[in-house]
Amino acid sequence: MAKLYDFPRSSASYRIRIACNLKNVAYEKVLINFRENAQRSDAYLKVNPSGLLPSFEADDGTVLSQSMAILRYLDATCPEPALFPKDMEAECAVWEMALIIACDIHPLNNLRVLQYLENELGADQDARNAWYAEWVRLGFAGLEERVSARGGTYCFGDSVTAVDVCLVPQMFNARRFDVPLSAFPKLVEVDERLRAIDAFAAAAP
Ligand SMILES: N[C@@H](CCC(=O)N[C@@H](CS)C(=O)NCC(=O)O)C(=O)O
Repeated sequence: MAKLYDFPRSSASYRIRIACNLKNVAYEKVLINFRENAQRSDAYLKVNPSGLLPSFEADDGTVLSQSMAILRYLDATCPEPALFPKDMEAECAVWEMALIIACDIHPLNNLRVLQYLENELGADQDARNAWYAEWVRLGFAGLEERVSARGGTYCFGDSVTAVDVCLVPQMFNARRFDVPLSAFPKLVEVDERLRAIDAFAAAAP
């Protein structure tokens, strides 16, 4: 059976939990406990030398890290429901929107960055939270515009795509860090709709 190296609060892993649920991909969870720094253990570094979650081991032994690469792999190996549209322009638009979260927001706010701010640069909790909120605010502002332009029932049109799979975990994190969301009504509306879908609800931390 496939394996997902996972921790409930890892939002990049949350993306893969959602995708596997949507596609009915069965997998075994291997818990990598952030509280014990298990992502930096020798055993896990053999799976992913970058020391980050998630990693996914497919039935055939293929091992991948980087959640967006895993999403693309799952879409190729279990095509239904498709998370990336077949039409090239539409597919690129989905990548563009999903990468606002995966490249412009999430990496600036992951655990090791927040720990560096606190432990090496002496940022207190208020400074750390202000940092967190700033990158969410800027990323979500651009995404809100795009969802307003191209969204329908979901972030891009009327089918669930990779953008939605990235949005829900990022919204969860934003709420966890008390980031104000009133400037992003479209994202709030779509997130609420998505969280009502079983595959999303069952993947929540
Ligand atoms: N770009 C990577 C990001 C991976 C990442 O930052 N994972 C976080 C959890 S969401 C992590 O493992 N953090 C552990 C740490 O920072 O020590 C992806 O999409 O998979």
